[in-house]
Amino acid sequence: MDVKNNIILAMDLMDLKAAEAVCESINEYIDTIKIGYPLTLAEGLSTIGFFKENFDYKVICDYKVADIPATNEKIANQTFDAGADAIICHGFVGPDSVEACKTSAEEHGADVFLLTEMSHPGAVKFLQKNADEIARMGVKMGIDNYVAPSTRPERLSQIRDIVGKEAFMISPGVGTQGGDPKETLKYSNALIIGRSIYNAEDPAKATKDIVNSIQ
Ligand code: OMP
Repeated sequence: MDVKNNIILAMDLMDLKAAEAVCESINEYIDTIKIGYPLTLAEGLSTIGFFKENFDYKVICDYKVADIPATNEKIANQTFDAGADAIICHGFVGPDSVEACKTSAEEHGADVFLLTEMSHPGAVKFLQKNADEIARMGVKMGIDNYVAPSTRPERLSQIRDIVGKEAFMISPGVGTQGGDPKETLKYSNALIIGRSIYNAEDPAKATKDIVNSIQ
């Protein structure tokens, strides 16, 4: 996936009009958006088509899919039928569940991102202990795209070593959660940034400042 300025907007505002206003103000810097449960549950699955039609964005659906294979397949099919370019799925549920998302993605000409380790403090308790194994599973399964935390550059570096330099890795946790944009891009292909942009007094300036800081 090609991401303009290496920045993916994490749009977790829960009002589509407010989301649209932010997108309009930063449109010159962004061509890829990530939406998740907050906006989808508030405004519906049609938000995917909204961003594709009105902004021509690539849309990554962050549904952190983590169910049995049969249910994962249904979730992924619904997401891709609604127009998503990619879906994020959890790896801890095991290869059969991930395979269901991967197969659905392939059938729709779309991508699957495998979430390895999460960015928040609580991820250390359970997920971090298995994150390397999850990444190795992804490599074994032929997965090309990964999500890994910008909040722990040392872990980002280790996960990059496992998935290899050809893999496409995107990283949340920049800004509000404490991750540094430049440091993150030493290992990752793109930054996932939400609140530091959409909650900024001037989202365009906030985005421009980040763009300038990583050039
Ligand atoms: P901000 O912290 O507001 O920049 O948003 C980060 C975005 O990335 C949110 O949409 C989170 O749900 C998401 N995210 C994480 O913060 N940490 C993770 O480990 C994984 C994700 C994700 O899968 O996108």
